[in-house]
Amino acid sequence: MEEIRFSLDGNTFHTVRENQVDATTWSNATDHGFFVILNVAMGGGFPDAFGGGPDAGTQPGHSMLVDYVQVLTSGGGGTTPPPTGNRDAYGTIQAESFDGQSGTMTETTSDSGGGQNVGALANGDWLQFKGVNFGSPAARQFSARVASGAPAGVSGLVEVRLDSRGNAPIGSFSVGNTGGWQSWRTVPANIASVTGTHDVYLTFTSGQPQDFVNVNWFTFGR
Ligand SMILES: [Ca+2]
Repeated sequence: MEEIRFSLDGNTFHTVRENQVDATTWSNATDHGFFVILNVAMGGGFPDAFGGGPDAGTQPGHSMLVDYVQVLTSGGGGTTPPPTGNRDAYGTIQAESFDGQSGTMTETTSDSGGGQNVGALANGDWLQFKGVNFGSPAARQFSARVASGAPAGVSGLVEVRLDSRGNAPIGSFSVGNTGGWQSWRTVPANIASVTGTHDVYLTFTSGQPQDFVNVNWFTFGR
């Protein structure tokens, strides 16, 4: 059963459940991407609903200050759960099987193989994959399945870091528009040699604030 919960400061004040509407209405409301709209409205029933007005204190032309907008993904919701044991660096690591993340979302992919991809990746976002076993001899290659519908002039780096997001990347590649958010290509990169088992972070860095890449999966090579 899916549901949409509306919360303020962590307290849910309204819930709409899948079985409260017909299937088409629910699908139309939920089975697609979303936009966050921040709207300053004045007039209509607003001032009156809070004690009367408009009066002299009801002034147009003011701005709204937004500290930040954050999109979070929690467990469930169709993402692939992380494996219980170590991950094989040379197998296909699904992006949506992350152990931790910031700033990302998951969505159905139309790439070959189906499943989901991680999207809405922009500067400062990251994904964590615990326990990736590189073994020996060392891995020296990284490749990721990516797509981008970024606007002209918007690009960024897909970076690989080991064990801490504060460590320097061991490799990266640059990506810009690939022809659309579901136009997939496999992009390779060289990495500094790595052996043993590590937590892998994919970090996303851009000089522009816009989303610049989706990731379906990644893998390493020797
Ligand atoms: Ca995937």
